[in-house]
Amino acid sequence: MSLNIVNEPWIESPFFYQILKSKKNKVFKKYAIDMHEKGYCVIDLKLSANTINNINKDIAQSLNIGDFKTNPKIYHYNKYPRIVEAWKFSKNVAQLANNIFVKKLLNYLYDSKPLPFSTINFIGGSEQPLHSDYIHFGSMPHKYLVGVWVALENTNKDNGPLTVVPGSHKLSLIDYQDLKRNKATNIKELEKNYRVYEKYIQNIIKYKKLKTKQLHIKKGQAIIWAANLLHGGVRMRNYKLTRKSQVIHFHFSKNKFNYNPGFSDPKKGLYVERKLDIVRV
Ligand SMILES: O=C(O)CCC(=O)C(=O)O
Ligand SMILES: [Fe+2]
Repeated sequence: MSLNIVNEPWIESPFFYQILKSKKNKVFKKYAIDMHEKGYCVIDLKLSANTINNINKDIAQSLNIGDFKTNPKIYHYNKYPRIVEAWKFSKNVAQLANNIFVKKLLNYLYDSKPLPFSTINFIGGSEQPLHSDYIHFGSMPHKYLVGVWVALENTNKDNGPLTVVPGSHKLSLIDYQDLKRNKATNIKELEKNYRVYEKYIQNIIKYKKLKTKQLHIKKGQAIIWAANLLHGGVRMRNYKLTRKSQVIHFHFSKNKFNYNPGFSDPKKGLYVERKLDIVRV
């Protein structure tokens, strides 16, 4: 009998170590253990200087001509833009979102084909408060979502590195209705709900005395975080610095559907489905 009869990623399963024994790939084992225990892992993508420079050039150029799309204002915490879907004008961004090593590893970790569907490019730190991406991107079955955050220059304590709450992926999944909020029908209502959510996360961290950990990863390294891992951007201590990076979110081919929790009410069975705009090269 298969141990993982529940429809959940095996890296999140209570039978994790038993299932791990049956996995043939030994190279990826350490990443699976990190994902299970801590909810994230750090990998080295061995990107060439050229690959990185080309992405940084494409982003700089789009900023120069002012031709780019961003996340809604409610998710901006400083003057730096969060440039979304740059893969539509930059082949280099698209290629990084389809990195072979990342896709192989995600396939192993989720037993399903990974589908890159959202990219954000940053030139400065986001300073975004701690959150789980599952409040932004829901899947059915649950938790088939990861973020892959790639450093396109070294990060350090001063340029707003990424911070995580190790182990927080094991906290229960929450939606806006758990926070007694009505389903938002427009961005203004969503903003109110999201601010309540951010406060709730702050409180839970305080109450449970959870520890944050800054990850000072180097250019060409990446962080993979599990669906419900709390993460955010550290305050920039020096606004003269930049923090070039690219994040790619993935859902998986086994998902029956994906949804936008911002405008959904799962408890009433009301889902706003997200049709994936998969990153093509
Ligand atoms: O880059 C950051 O500081 C945070 C980005 C993030 O949380 C995300 O894209 O999901
Ligand atoms: Fe995030």
